[in-house]
Amino acid sequence: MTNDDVPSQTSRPEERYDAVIIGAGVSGMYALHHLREMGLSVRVYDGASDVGGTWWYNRYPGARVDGPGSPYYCYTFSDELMEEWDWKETQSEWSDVLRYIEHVADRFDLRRDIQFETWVQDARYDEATQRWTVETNTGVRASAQFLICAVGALSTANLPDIPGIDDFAGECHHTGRWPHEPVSFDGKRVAIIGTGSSGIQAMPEIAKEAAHVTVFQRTAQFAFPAGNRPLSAHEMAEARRTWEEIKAKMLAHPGGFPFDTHTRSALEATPEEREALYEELWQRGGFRFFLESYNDIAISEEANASLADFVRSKIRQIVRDPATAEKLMPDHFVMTKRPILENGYFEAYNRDNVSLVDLREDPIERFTETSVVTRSGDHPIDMLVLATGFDAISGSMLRLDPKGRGGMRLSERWTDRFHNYLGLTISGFPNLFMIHGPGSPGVFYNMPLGAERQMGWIGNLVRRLRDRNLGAVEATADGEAAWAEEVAALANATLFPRTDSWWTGANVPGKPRYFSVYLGGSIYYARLDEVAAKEYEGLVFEEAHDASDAGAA
Ligand code: N01
Repeated sequence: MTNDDVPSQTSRPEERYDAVIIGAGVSGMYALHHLREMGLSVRVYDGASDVGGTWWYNRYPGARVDGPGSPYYCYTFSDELMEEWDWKETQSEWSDVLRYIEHVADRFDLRRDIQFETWVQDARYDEATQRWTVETNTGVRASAQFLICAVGALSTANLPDIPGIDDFAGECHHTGRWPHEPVSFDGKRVAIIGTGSSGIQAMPEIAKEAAHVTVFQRTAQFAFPAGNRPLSAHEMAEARRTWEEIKAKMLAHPGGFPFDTHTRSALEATPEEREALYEELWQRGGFRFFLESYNDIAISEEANASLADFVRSKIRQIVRDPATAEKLMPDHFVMTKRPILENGYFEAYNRDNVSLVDLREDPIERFTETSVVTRSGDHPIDMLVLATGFDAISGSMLRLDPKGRGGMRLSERWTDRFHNYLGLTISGFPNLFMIHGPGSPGVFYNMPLGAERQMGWIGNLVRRLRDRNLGAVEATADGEAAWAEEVAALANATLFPRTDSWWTGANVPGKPRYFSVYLGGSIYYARLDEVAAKEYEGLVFEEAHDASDAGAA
């Protein structure tokens, strides 16, 4: 739901809480549970009509977990949840993930503190009271000492600015804003723009029903077999039996998953050994390719080329039409755009009703009411699917655009880069915390587990403020500068910053282009502990201006 969808209502008297959380997705739900367990009064606002965040919105055909999946993509804070919930597949469909999230909301009675269909339109810090005030489109005005922004790393849709796109009179859906009513493709000519994870998941499903699908590709992608399969009762029982060991492994693993880390260099293996390992991983499918092949694929150009060549040869084998196969050849460093897991994407190009337009040689010039016009001519369509991704990582914070000290807007601070400390705090914005924000491992880590770990750290900091009757905590400019260097040093040791991707912000025109994710994985959490142990180095605390106000709503 966007700002524009819900009419404004008359303001009511101010409500007071210890903490306000924006977002009722996986992170916001855990933040609510955690702070409530600490004894705080908490209110959550979300524009959607139920819990789930990104899983509530992204319900396009084919949407499913596309990372190392079930039963590890889940909360770990409650052993009962693990006992109670049966995952059906290794990479669950969106609807299964949503059912799990709804179960968590029921199990912990979360909805009683969440206000749905409520969009936060304004969030401002008051230096005198050391509190945040939020105002919503439904007329709520609420204040709290702490503002937790669980606004989602992938939730602000990136809509392409193509001449005439608004003139198109047929159905048009963005994958990240998919309708809740069934969408029929039957007999329709469908255009799909975008070949990231969403487009690559959706295309084969849409092609099963549509009269014709035309894919408009700006960048050819490396995609790997998803290897999705049913999870047996025995596997679930085994996961439950060994849950403590699994959790310990997840906490130790760089990506937050219970896998072994790779220790070999691709360059130390012979070409035959590499080929054999790549083939084995290709046949097994799944994210293990990135986690269990070689440790230098994202670091060494030569190691990278060995895997890239392997995938290109697979695409040539699968796609029967050589001209189409050539258009599908990616030419960036493999893994430096978010790796994609596919379920029949390349095979789908062997269907008679699927065709591919390479926008590099045949760019879109405009839309008409009934067609996409590329340089080579007119493509009549009935439906447009925009799989064009998100203004990721920083976009949702900027959409909120909170106002910190002196009324400074975040959009004024984040002009050249997304200044932050620890990926959690921003200088000039006291008592505001981000979950999965820029500068954190966010999208490079098991996200439910990452939310729990970040929130645990934030909770300890909140406890410190309340125990010591402090009014505010805020990042120092020096802390931010040092953190920016640490984030950059980790990124610059890899090939990631050299590719245009949503990780580098290159997918959104005008966005600062730099790699804003903390690449240290589990090192990050060790760093958070270290900062806490050093009396919260890099943060400054402020006495409560009004002792009766601090720590109590
Ligand atoms: O978005 P994307 P996504 N004209 O940014 C193209 C997660 N995810 O929604 O590469 C033409 O990856 C753009 O082209 P280019 C996952 O982390 C998770 O697919 O920028 N094309 C690209 O091909 C994923 O990485 C799951 O040149 C335009 C595509 O649109 C992230 O979400 C499922 C264009 C966008 O790809 C984002 O994936 C799906 C334009 N003007 C996604 N603008 C699950 O786990 C953009 N493109 C379930």
